[in-house]
Amino acid sequence: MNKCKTSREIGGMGHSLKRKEDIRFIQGKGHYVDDIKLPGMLYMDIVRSPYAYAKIKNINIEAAMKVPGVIAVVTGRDLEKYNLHWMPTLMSDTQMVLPTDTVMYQAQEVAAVIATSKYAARDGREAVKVEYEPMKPVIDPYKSLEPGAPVLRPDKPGKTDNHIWHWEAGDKAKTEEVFSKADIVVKEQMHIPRIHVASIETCGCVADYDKINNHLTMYMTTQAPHAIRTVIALVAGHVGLTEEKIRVISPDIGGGFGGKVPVYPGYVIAIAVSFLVGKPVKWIEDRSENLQADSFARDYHITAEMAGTKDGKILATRFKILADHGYTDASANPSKFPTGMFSIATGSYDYGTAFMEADAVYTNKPPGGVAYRCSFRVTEAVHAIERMTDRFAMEVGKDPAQLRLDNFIKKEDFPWKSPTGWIYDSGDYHKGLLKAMDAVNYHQLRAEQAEKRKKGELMGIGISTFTEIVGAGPSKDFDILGIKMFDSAEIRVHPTGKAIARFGTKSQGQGHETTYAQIIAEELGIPAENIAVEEGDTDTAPYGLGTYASRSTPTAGAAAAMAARKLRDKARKIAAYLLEVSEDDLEWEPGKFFVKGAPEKSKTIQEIVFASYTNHPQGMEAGFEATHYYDPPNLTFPSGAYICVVDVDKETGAIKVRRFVAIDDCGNIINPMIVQGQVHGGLTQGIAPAMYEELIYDEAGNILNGTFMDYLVPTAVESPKWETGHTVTPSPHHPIGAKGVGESPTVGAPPAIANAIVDALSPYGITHLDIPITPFKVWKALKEKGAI
Ligand code: MCN
Ligand code: CUM
Repeated sequence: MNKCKTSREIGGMGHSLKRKEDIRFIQGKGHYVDDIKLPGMLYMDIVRSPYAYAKIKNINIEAAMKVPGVIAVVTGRDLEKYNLHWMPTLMSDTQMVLPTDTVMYQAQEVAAVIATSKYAARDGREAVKVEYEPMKPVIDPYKSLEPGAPVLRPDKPGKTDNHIWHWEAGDKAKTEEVFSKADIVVKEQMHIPRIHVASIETCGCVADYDKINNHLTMYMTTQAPHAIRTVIALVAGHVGLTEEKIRVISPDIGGGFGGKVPVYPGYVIAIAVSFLVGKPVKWIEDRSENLQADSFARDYHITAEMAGTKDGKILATRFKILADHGYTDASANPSKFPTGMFSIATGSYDYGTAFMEADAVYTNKPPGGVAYRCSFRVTEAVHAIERMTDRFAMEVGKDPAQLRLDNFIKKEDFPWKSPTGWIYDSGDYHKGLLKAMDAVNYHQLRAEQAEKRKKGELMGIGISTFTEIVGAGPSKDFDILGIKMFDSAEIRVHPTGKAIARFGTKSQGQGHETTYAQIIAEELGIPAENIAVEEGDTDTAPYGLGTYASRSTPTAGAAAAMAARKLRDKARKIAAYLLEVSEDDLEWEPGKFFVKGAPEKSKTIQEIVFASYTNHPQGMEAGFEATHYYDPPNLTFPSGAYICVVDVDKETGAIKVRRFVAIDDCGNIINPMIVQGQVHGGLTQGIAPAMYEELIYDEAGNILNGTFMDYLVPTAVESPKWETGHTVTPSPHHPIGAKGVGESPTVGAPPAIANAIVDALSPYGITHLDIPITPFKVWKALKEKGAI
């Protein structure tokens, strides 16, 4: 008799398997773009603009060309000859690859130097002399909309102002009516500033064009290899580079966090140069270039209002956004959603009325919007609603935890339709918050706070009970540049019962090689250790839209389960044939089919797979492989209850995060250890914008903190001890009941921290502070209120 293994033994779902990929990472054997060295490879470096807005009068390359090793300097005029000086953004705006006459932000690419070594390329870069005629830039997005502001994009036919688009959701008239009749209306003006991810690995590529075979291999740091291949084909098809001639390979990635979704000019220039000279070209940006010029995140100015009753029932919310997109809208949102999933901003609360609108503007800053562990702008949405919920609680004089418990959507009310049209799949918000309150000992903390306040000491408790929306997305509403946002899995099982599984997503550190194998192990009974997982090569992986917006588990994870189930169905047929019984007489347990009532008569999955190659039923297709393209019926709605406790020093404004409890609900968990790791990392990227990170520009458009000397990325020193836990509310429509989790902590943490700090300062009449909340801001606010 074949003894069956347990789910734990085969590394199925719900077990903290150690990450398979870490064996190479911890030995320094990861293989990143910069590790790629090809024969004859050239190196590229980029000349960047010192001005935020200037006319290019002249580019003198003479001295640069004399630098030993420099073989070419490429300018916008050179690319213009091939119509490659502009490219589309993922939001269907247009972006310069290299400028022909005007630079639009400080650190913009101006020219590219190609040389035989990276040092020669850097020396060449220093020798390029660009003559500029500086102009007065538009930095403030409100000023950008004023009449008389210079029109930044005259390249756009008929454009007479800097307004990009207007968006709205919800019911304006009904919202106005509820607001006009409400007992209480609270209002705050908030800015969620521009920030930038700081992955350990910066962006880069090796473009390798093979003239003989008219074939491009593009090694690059991208979270979405297939989408990039399609974009390259669309842009370069006219010079003969059609999609089958392009192979995009995304090797190991040292952190993406959304910053590796966009198409940066450097990639395109490298391709163009490789195409023209027929040699591989490597471009790797340095740390400052990454921080100053790659896609930023956030930069939303929000006028936020909440209406409610005097006993604390939320009735309606109204949010008005001004979105600063820099000189082009290069955010990476699904086409129909220019503000991403911001319309989830009604939050976890049961009320039926909301209106939100956004206007986007051009300014002389780097392009982008979205990226930074953001779930397509859910960070901004959650910040707005969670700050306003606390603001409202403060106004009605109710405990913010109690106010939340009184307003939550109840677990029996799911699926729940939000005022902006989302169907929340499942949730149990009461359970999550009660668990967090219990973990932190909430009532005792409030008592302690009351004692401290009597002594004039500042202690604050902040809550954030957020609802996320991830898994973009159902094809009826979700596409990027027209490509529907399904995702895929292909499982191929070899005769000896070992498998390779390939995906359209791309891990940047999330542990997909482990967790996808666990899903397949659970469904198919093949041990996870015998399942190799491969992503990031467009020649081998099935088409998929990539990894961002915590979509891999909701889409490709589902595809893995569905493909495995197709194989299990086939296995059942083969087992019936081998055991000479009807399929209906068979029962499954992880790893084998056995005859009902006669468990000694069984076939393991390995025996079945072997038979599919050696002794398959006549008429049945041989082999053992399956592919599934999963088009999700809905998004998944993870949630969390976070509580932060801070002590604030009155004299200096110094803030100490004393405790931080995070209870997450991502449905059924594939790997608890990986989820915990995601939450730890995500929380650290939550404290970052809450207390430290912000890209600051002066009036001339100079970035004032473009290096790590001035842009403070939190390390272990700044991070508190994260206390994590979870509740499990499975997604009813996902094949394994899982929801995404990768961004929840970054989405949920900032308002918990901001709420805690504002709570600490509230005795002095402080109702709001914009993040990042620095000691100086705190000190200044206390000073203004006469507290010190
Ligand atoms: N997981 C699980 N059980 C669940 C949900 C998820 O075990 N119920 C596991 C998954 O199997 C996966 C990980 O948690 O290994 C994250 O899954 P998911 O939430 O589906 O998110 P993605 O895999 O799509 O990752 C994207 C998300 C995003 S958008 C950003 S930004 C971010 C993040 O992941 N960037 C990261 N986490 C990161 N972690 C690292 N180390 N590096 C990045 O660049
Ligand atoms: Cu918006 S950061 Mo993640 O979606 O790659």
